[in-house]
Amino acid sequence: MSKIEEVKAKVEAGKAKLIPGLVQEALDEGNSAQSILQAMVESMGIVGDKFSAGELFVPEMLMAAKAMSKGVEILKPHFAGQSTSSYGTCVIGTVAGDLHDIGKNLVSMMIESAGFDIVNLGVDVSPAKFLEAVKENKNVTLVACSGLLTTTMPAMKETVQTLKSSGLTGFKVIVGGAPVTAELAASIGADGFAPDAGSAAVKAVELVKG
Ligand code: B12
Repeated sequence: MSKIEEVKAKVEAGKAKLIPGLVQEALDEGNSAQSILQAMVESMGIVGDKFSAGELFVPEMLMAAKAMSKGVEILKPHFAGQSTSSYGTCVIGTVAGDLHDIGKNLVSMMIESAGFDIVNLGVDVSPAKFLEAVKENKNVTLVACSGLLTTTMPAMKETVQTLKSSGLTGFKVIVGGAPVTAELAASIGADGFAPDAGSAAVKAVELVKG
């Protein structure tokens, strides 16, 4: 089994303690940070499918998520600081009722490396809290909302509408997460959408540059 395959299997099995060492070994073997990240994302896909099939349950999903987060910590320096531009501040969070944060944190990491300062509000963020963060932080040029549950899409819509009807200007809103499509993003009034963390960073710069 290659090191990458081992990382993939151990994330799926939720072996959080083993992951930092294995990810480091995979890097030392010459694998790119991008390919290791991709393997871990695939593990989460498998975990999701097994959850849907009733083959595993919430605790196992949580352990896999913890394992992946440990791996991302090791990879983070390999994605950081590629840009010298400054595009202002991005406020990011997972919408109300939703506790999924791995994708949001990856998007945050990539947007930061594209040249934004980040204010990460965490998970289960109410529309009012997003709005407060736009008011309280300097030079907010982008608000990024993540949502992984179909049941929290109404909260995403409410967040976008709260921001857009606030009278505040100077920032764009980007949305994403597994159930979000370009059509849904447009229909709830968001300025942009991206399907993954890499394209989120590209889209973020595009939106802010205007
Ligand atoms: C790990 C996980 C959990 C963990 C989350 C831990 C954590 N710290 O995040 C825990 C155990 C807490 C959990 C709980 C639940 N979960 Co869950 N979970 C998952 C799982 C397996 C992986 C999610 C993940 O991290 N994926 C990897 C990341 C990298 O991908 P991503 O999040 O999609 O992010 C990428 C893109 O979407 C995009 N993106 C994400 N955010 C943003 C934001 C912006 C602005 C942009 C541009 C792009 C973008 O870029 C990211 C990186 O490339 C998914 C299955 C799956 N296939 O996604 C189910 C899944 C999302 N969960 C599901 C469910 C049902 C639940 C529960 C309701 C289960 C329950 N009965 O309690 C609860 C809900 C809790 C809550 N209120 O939020 C369902 C959702 C079904 C649906 N359609 O609504 C899924 C799809 C599993 C399934 N197949 O049924 N879950």
